Amino acid sequence: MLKIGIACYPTVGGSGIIATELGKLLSERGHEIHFITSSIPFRLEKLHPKIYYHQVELSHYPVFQYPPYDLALISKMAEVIDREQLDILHVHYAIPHAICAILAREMAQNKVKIITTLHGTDITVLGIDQHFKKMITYAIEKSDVVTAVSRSLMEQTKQMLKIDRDIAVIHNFVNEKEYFPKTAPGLKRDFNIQPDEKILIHISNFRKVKRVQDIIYTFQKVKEQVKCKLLLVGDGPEYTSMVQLVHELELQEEVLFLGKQNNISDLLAISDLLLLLSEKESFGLVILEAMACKVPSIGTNVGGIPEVIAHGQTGYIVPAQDVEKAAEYAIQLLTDEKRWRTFSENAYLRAKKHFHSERIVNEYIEIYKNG
Ligand code: GMT
Repeated sequence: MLKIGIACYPTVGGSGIIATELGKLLSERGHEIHFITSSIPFRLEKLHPKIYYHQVELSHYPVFQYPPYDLALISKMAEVIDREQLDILHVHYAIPHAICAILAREMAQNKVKIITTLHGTDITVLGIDQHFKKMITYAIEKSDVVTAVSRSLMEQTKQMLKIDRDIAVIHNFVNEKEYFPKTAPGLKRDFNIQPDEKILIHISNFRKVKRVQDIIYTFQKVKEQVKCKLLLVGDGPEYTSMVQLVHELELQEEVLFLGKQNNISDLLAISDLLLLLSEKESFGLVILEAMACKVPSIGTNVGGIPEVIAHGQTGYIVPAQDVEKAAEYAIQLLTDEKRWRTFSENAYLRAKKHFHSERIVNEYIEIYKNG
């Protein structure tokens, strides 16, 4: 049995989801898990006897202009490493978690192994920033093991940060108890969607890199030939301008903004096609969530997306910003029932074969023990 500390962003987001689900699955295998985060990770809804939560508390001492979160995290990490005698501290996202873990290891008495998992924007966005570049490189070099969620992210990290050391690729996974092909009777009707209307869905945090406008433009073309609706799920910086765009294009009857939602698998149960047309994407966890629910996807030819979608089998890959092509493929798939069924089945089988949680958790355990 290993004692494993996990640090991650606890709010909605792919890296937090992976960290939390990994902790849950490791605990089911008998390992003791210690989350070190600012609030309870949002997927840790139930009581788990072998999971402990250590809250990073902010100090509001009057001379601090801003409460120093990173320092509080370092001291909490060092405290938990020693008190709980951790074997492993697995941190998700380089800034600030990896760098904090390195400093906590220096402070602690107990010998602990630091595993850093890179998730994407910590490298592809922050890695470009000169302020952070040196710090991220340092954290990667000083970690005992570094993993990346796709081959593309591993290669990009090495190239951008000029790093020679090994970075293991461990793909993402989904919790199959939550994401599986299910029915959601009545849900389509609740959204006022006709039984014969197809549903396209996009789920993201509405950051610029997600290019939600391309989703809307693609939908505008698709709906000329297919009776359909678009569900936009999530919230973020681009939300307001996307609402505006939908109004300008007079699509407000057909595009439904659902905001942040917890029951993504229910929404996938009524969806026919997932769109993720990002300009940067290290993996695209929502594609895998869709696949596990038998929903085919169209994604862009960026980052790790082509490692997830098998072009022409589980969905299609299009060049970034090519809404014509995305619409053409969407129409092809949504108007050919036989092809859609094959893609839907293929998506499910691919998720099971390549990204099954059991396989991915084994890969992490192997790294904890022998990496
Ligand atoms: O996509 C985001 O903006 C959120 C971000 C995060 O850190 O939660 O997602 C990143 O990590 C996910 C889990 O590994 C990946 O599935 C996403 O592709 C990745 N996002 C980007 O690279 C933009």
